[in-house]
Amino acid sequence: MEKSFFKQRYEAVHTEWKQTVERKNEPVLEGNGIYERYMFPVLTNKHIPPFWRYDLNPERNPYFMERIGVNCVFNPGAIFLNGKFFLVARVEGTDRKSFFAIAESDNGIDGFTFWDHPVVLPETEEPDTNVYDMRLVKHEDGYIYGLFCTERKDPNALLSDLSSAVAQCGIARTKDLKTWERLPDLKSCSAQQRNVVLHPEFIDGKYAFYTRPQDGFIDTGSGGGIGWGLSASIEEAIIEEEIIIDERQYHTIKEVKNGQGPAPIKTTEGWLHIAHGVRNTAAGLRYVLYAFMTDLNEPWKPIYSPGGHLLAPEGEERIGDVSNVVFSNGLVVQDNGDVFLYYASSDTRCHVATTTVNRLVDYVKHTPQDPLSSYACMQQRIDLIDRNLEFLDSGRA
Ligand code: M1P
Repeated sequence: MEKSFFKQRYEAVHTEWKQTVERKNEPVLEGNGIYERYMFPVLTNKHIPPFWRYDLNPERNPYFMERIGVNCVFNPGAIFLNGKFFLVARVEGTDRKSFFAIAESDNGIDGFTFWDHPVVLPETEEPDTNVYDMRLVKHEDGYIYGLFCTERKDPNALLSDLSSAVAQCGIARTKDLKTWERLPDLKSCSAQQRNVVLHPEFIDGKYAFYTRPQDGFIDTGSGGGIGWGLSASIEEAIIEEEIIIDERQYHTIKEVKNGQGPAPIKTTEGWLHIAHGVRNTAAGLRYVLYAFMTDLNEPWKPIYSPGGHLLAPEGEERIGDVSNVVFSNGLVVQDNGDVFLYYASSDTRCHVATTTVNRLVDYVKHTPQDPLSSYACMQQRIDLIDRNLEFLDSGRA
């Protein structure tokens, strides 16, 4: 007997989902030696279970039509717990609202499967319009914190302006990723805050935050840069004094804005940071990832600042809802030093790049700083060429 239209569609949609989730991922080996990219994204909107999108009852949905679509899955926070990799992804519905949902995998590179339900994130007394980009941090106080951006309409915007928003840092905590306690939003002196990240250790008995103060919702104005501030409490987090620890700079990859990525990695040489830097182009903003290291005892003091980007959009990563963007707010470091860096491309899908702590430390220590002019960059390269030619001539190669 011929299959009903409903049944055909149902099977096709389920097969596509199953094949996407079960797809094996492989490293792409011709990389730059700093990390390996992977053939397939680790999470996309095709990973979203059909029962999140379709009404499976043929009486209510005879055409097997998508009822609540998912536009994109991106900017995941990450954590390794009880032998598994968990991503807290930003899932954006076709209605543009984002929410958080957890996907887990045994190996961190493929098999990511969403839990049956998205995260139920409680609201504060002032409900969020949109929430996104959660940074997960296992803090030494025993909680897992999720710091994220909470966005609400700007009450001071002109009546005709339906775009301006106020972005602030929301704070939630959990012990099991299942039940979340919402704490009051972070208070600071800045009109807007995005990309706020909790430092995993107390500093002088206080909670320490990486911040990104800015004047406007999109424009940093006179603000910007990665900031640093302390708060005596996390239940009423207030930063009274904020300093800038990584400034944006003219004619660099971070001239328009920058922001801390995931919480930094503690290494024997210092705190290793992955961040994003934004520059302007004729085609719009370009977001890339870069790295820097701060002092082990004084995490607000930069000690190595390699020039240029660590990772920039490539191939299909360049294209998406907001093209020419890579953004990272999640990574996992394993006890053996393996690093799984999760990043999203063009606000559309999530990827992984793998490396090790040793490789990243070598990268930050030995990549020359941006000398800030064409002439100085050219000299930097000539030094490398000359050292290499001398080495080749010496017959030791
Ligand atoms: O669209 C690119 C990114 O833009 C914002 O980052 P930033 O605050 O640095 O401009 C965020 O909304 C981020 O989610 C998004 O990926």
